[in-house]
Amino acid sequence: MKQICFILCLLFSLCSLHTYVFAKERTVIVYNWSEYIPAQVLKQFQKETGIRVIYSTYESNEAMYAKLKIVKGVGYDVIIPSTYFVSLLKKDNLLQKIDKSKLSNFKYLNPALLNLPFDTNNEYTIPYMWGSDVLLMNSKVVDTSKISSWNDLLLPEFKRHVFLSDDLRDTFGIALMALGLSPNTRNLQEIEQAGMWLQKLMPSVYIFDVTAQKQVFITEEVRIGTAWNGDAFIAIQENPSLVAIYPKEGVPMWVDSFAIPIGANNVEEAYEFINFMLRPEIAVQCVQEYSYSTPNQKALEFLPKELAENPLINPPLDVIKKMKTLDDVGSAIKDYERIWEKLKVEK
Ligand code: N2P
Repeated sequence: MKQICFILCLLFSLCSLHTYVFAKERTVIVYNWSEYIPAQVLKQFQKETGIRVIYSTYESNEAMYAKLKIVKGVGYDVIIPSTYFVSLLKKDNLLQKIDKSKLSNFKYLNPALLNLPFDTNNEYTIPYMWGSDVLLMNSKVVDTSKISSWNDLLLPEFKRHVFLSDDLRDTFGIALMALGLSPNTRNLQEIEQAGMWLQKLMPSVYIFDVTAQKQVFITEEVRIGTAWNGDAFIAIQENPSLVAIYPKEGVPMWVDSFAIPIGANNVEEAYEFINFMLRPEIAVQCVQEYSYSTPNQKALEFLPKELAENPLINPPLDVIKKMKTLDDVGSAIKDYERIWEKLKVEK
């Protein structure tokens, strides 16, 4: 009897040891734009769910897309592509369909930011944040009352004082809109015209970058330039001489959305993560930290008044009407890229 008891005990301990050693730790692998989800939010998710977040970042859609293609959509559970890149990822079969019944917080999203042309019915993506390009300038050295257009970047007094975003579609979008053209044109002549506009601007450009966006305005290394709305908002908080405007020709806008790559290994965890991010109080934290616009309608109700009423975070309707989403331009992207590379080499 003693012996049987001993064997049973041994078996029992071995079993629990097995569960202990081999119980798989739940993880979710998130690949996101840099400075886009507060560390505090990731920590809270981890604490509440026990799911470990493995987090890495990118600086451009192009970098994320190249990586996803190389790994064939395996190795990441959640990514956050912008508008037109959703179309590309879909075309390349790199995304999986989203089962919205697993996202109880989907109901908080603003219908105006759902069912957009890059993903009608939100079959593959769930909006996270949206925003646009703005013109940012320093009122100490720029007569802001005279500035109303993207074309003002070409004024001779800004020679060697301009910041230009190194984001191909944003910056081409700005050039095309400055010329009164569509930022989604596939017409070679129009793309070349925009290339010429940018070439004219090049001698004025002091910094051509994506990562340094807000910093060079805060430290007053540049006088005027392009900025994403969230960066512009933060820069103004840190240096109140800065002023942002929406140029009269309108501005390119984007919607950055959660998507699950085709080869994701932790799909259930990906859903838990996305659903957590859709909670209004979490969306509020994201806006408070990075100052982009939220598609979460409920979150807007909880946002402090000074944020909810700030035109950089919550643009007025007349500005929204003039915004243009950046859409997939098909094979014309090759023309954009060719001209872009040439501009950068000459710079
Ligand atoms: C935040 C990145 C903004 C994303 N650093 C622009 N689509």
